[in-house]
Amino acid sequence: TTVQEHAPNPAAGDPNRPIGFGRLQRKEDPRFVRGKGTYIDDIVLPGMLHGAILRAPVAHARLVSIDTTEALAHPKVLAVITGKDLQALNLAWAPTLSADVQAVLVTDKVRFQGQEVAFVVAEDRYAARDALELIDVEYDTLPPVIDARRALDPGAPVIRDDIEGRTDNRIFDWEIGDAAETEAVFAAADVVVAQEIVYPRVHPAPMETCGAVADFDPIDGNLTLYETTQAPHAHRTLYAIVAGIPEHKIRIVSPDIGGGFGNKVGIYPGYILAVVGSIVTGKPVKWVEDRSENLMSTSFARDYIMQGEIAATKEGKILAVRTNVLADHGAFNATAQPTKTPAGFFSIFTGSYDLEAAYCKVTGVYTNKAPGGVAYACSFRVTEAVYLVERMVDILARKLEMDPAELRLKNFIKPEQFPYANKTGWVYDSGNYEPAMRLSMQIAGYEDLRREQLEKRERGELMGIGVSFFTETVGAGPRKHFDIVGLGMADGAELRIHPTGKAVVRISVQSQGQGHETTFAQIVAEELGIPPESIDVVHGDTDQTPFGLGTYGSRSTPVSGGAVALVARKVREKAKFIAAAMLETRPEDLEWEKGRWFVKGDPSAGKTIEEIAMAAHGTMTLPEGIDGNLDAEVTYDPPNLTFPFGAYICVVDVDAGTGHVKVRRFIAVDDCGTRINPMIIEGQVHGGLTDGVGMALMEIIAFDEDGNCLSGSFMEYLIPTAMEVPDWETGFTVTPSPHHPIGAKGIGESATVGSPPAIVNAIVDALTPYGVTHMDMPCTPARVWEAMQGRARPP
Ligand code: MCN
Ligand code: CUN
Repeated sequence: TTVQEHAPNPAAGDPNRPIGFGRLQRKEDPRFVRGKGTYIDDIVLPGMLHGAILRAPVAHARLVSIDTTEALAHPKVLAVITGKDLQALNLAWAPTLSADVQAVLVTDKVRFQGQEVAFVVAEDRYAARDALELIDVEYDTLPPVIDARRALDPGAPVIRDDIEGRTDNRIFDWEIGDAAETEAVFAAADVVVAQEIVYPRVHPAPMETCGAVADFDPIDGNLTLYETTQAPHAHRTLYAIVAGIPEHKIRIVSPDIGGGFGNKVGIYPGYILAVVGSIVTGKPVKWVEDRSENLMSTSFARDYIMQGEIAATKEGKILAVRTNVLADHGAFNATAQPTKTPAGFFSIFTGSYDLEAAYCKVTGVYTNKAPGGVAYACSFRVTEAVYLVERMVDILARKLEMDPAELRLKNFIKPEQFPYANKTGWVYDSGNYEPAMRLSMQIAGYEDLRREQLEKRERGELMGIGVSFFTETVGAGPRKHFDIVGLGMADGAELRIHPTGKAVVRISVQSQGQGHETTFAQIVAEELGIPPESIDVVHGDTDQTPFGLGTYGSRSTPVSGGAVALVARKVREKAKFIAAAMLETRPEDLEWEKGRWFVKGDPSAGKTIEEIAMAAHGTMTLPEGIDGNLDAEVTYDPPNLTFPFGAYICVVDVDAGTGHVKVRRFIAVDDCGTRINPMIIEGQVHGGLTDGVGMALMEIIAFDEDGNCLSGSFMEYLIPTAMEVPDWETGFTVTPSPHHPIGAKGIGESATVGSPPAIVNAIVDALTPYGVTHMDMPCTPARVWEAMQGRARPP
């Protein structure tokens, strides 16, 4: 992979051996590369039993009866739990993260194929699976609602008849922006273009599927739950509320996680069933799903049908964007997102442009499909928003016969306009878009590429160049604006400096591969001058870490990273008072340089943080009000979100005979403010770009008209490998966040958000000679070929 860096990083020290920010090798990797990570399936407790879930074979059916006699007679089976059993415990339904309820096990009606029907607990995994086949279930099938466009038809089957008074499949209608103002701008505009844009249902498909090991101790009433979760603290509070187990008796441990990508935010029935299984049998119970269960029943992503409209002057000044969205949420509204934003952060569909007006309406509907929607590095549906606006801008460029890069450059929010209040209520904290766009064009050799394309077109070869520019909103968030089921979105951090100057920092967020054990140590190192290898990062265990909302929406660096910088500064301030006492001077006479306090004007009279730590724990008389340690804790409630951005250019070659698309080059220039670890950032970007190739070219969770999931294995749900992706070419600019303690913005989802429109824009660009102006993902060879024949097919 070629890496080109085109801007200095003002925050970096020695890039090869950094004390603070820089290209430090990952502290977690020695255990991962030796196969010594501890994933959920590596956890084995004495006497542990194994659970398996019986899943519904149909999408919509009334449950007539369940006979578990034969399964219970299996010599290795200890328990078979059905919806009826859960009803008796008042656990048949659990609240979702979106103020809905979801069936833990079916009691009345099956609502999607793969839904949880019964839970078997046996001595081993094989016996548990065998016993599933001994359960006899009778279903009375019902007509399903599969096409979201048909969900609100009069007479459509009502999926959620469990909710009192419900007569249709509408979940919510939500709007933002000024409809009248937007209409006025559209009415007066020279040019208006409209396009239906579908972002199909996809799945995060982490390498490790979801699982849990529940260990309930009936004597002291303690529940220890090992779980594949991105948000251990939020889960603990929810379990306390749902199951009535006192919160201090619950310990959630999130071990090493083999990829989350938003798939591991919610609480799945399997987790709850493992707990019930452990309570019922008095033994620890492990439940780990297989690949099909993961693809068919856990949180999917996207599934937005967007009617996009864009208005502009004939000179190419973009005036307004408007959209009407139909959002397929599946059978239960279980999207993991802040309570007050039913469409996540979709309202950032105004993009990186200075608009006069914007308006959107989103209608959420139930269908007979698995629940979810907010996952797969989406930054709370910024993916859908960016895809919409970046496709619309390209369609406009075609209409105006303008170069798509030029059109974007003409319409960017200008650096002096930041902080910029957009038309849907966001205040972009900072941005400097033109240099990023120009840098990506320079790396790409944009003019040369356009020349090459012209030459090739004359020879009948199909080459396309796609541009996208995105702004994300990540780091939820100010607690007064954002909560998840009532829990404000802030994060705690605790820092302890041992007498010998070694440190441990405890954080509330949870890494699933992002390298937090390295980067959070680097933040402390940068603030205190202790080398990162002397700092341990503890995460993923509610008994060991302060409360906080967890990792998703690329919020770890914006929120928890801020907390860690501030807790280190608190320790630094405390160290100043102790140093002053040691040096027999006043604190205000001291000056800080990385790692030590010294007397102003006399650099030789100073004390290192290690010396101060030892003194703090020693016999010295400490200053008034200072206690005998060098520890601190904070909770950080950020004043705003952070707004990373990027400029992406994709080059594709399309085979005119087969419709096969080859992504030949991909240039990604990202700006995530201050860069803590450039190597980790590049890893995040490479992964996200690969996601983008997957979604643009091959990934889709599809259903037939009966609601059978057609994408239940990696034979049908294709994910890209090293063979399908090019050598990524990355660059960066640095526009620090003005409000974040170290100026950092999130990066974990940027490339997944920004790359699909660049790839699709490139494919549509390649197909210009065929008159194609839009096609929906995934751009498989068959679909590209059909588009070339003038027959675009809906997904
Ligand atoms: N970082 C940095 N400098 C910055 C910003 C970030 O060095 N200016 C580093 C961070 O310190 C962290 C990593 O980059 O080590 C990602 O940071 P951040 O952007 O804060 O994102 P999170 O840590 O909150 O990770 C969540 C994000 C999400 S929401 C999804 S989805 C996704 C993603 O991360 N899931 C992932 N990347 C993933 N990468 C892996 N390997 N596995 C997943 O499941
Ligand atoms: Cu939207 S996927 Mo990440 O926020 O865990």
